Amino acid sequence: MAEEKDIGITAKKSENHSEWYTQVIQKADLIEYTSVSGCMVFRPWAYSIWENVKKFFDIELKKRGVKNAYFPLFIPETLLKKESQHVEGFSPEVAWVTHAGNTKLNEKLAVRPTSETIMYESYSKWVRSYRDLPLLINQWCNVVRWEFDNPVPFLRTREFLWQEGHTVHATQKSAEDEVYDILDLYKTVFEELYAVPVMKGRKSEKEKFAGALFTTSVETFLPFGKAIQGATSHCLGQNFSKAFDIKFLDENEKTQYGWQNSWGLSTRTIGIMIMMHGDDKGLVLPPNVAPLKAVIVPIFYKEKDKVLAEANRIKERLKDFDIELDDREEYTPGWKFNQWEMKGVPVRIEIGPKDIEKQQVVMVRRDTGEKSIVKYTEVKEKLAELLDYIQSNLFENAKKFIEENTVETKDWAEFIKAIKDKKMVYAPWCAETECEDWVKEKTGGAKTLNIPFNLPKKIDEKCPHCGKPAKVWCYFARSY
Ligand code: 87F
Repeated sequence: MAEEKDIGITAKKSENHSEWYTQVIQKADLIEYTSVSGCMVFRPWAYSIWENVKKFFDIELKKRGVKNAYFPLFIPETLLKKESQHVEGFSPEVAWVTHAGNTKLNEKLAVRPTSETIMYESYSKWVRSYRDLPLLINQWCNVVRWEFDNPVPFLRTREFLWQEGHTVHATQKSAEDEVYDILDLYKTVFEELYAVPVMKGRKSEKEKFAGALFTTSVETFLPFGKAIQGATSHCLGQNFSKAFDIKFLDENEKTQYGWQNSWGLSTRTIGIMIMMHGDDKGLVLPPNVAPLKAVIVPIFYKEKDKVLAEANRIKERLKDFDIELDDREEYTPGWKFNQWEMKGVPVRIEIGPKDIEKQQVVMVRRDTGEKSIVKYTEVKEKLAELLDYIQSNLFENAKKFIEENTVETKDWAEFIKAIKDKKMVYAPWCAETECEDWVKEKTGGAKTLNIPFNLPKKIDEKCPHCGKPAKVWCYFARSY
């Protein structure tokens, strides 16, 4: 058996965050590296977080009338390049299948990096009349983007899992309403499941998806001084419907092009959650995504049978929750405490001979370490209450962190200093790409994140970088 010191997390989150992250994802049994760089195993502990998110999101989509489907993994070259504008910047990342055995294929096939083209080829056959609209389809799948930057598990990998929604509407209004509705849903996933506060907004012209009319996103700011895009919802307008001939006869028998959207949320969200909430002991899981809500650790140096019997009774009382009783005999209770802390289980329930005498257990919160003594008769209510507290405490802490690390300024010197100090900046901006490029260069990489929707009607400020009248307020930061 390895020694305890080798098993725990040895790097400090605040000192060496990349080493800390690498240790957490492996020691908490989330990720296994493989011989293919950038392609990693999602172990059951990670996959089951994704399943929880999927379950929630899938139910929400079905409420909205969105249906799941599955389109092929391989996209012929001519099809992928049909709406060339959208792949242009991405083409170095496309992985290709060129051979079957030793036989060269007539046309090479892209491994899907995103499914617009393959889906819209079918859509053009399915959309005929306004009665076929809206066409609301989602798929859960893997995608491949052969990145050359350093892979970061969950955040930047060559293969990842996501959902991609692709819809066609009869009117621009119907399409736009959906873009914002899905963005709200993404915000809910982040805030209510992952306990990660996000900012909703619109991407700049430079940062939007090239194939879109406009792109909206949710963004957050992580403890290592970098922002990250959480998910995107695009209004594609008629760009793709014109390229793929997705037309319908409206109520007046007039031919019109469809109004399209696409939106996606990926397993990157898991990495964001890990970085936001993890601590020096390892992973800290928000109860709403945790595979296990609590683990019962029996303390049976003596009276083993009796302790186990009582522990099982407690487990039975808590059968409505995802609970595990860790009755392994080859590990000490102390070892188990450390391991479950590393894996981020929200609550630990201890029960030993002394507790049994008093008909009580000890509940320990993963987020604060706080202990409560709980009577047998109250375990159900108390656990539910603790899980609620943990969920909201994680959210509040993250919110506080983001607020404390956001600098609102109209002043360029302050702007530069804030970026240098690894903060996020909220500033007025002229909204011009040239200025955005300039900011990136002068600050050593700060990019625009997004532009909030509910800005004041009239903006009197000047752009701190170029002095022109500001058109918007925008978030800026270095980002992943
Ligand atoms: C990489 C290679 C080829 C991103 C790519 O955001 C094409 C692309 O089109 C590409 N990387 N994109 C943009 C994806 C847009 C959009 N697709 C549906 C989403 C959400 C889900």
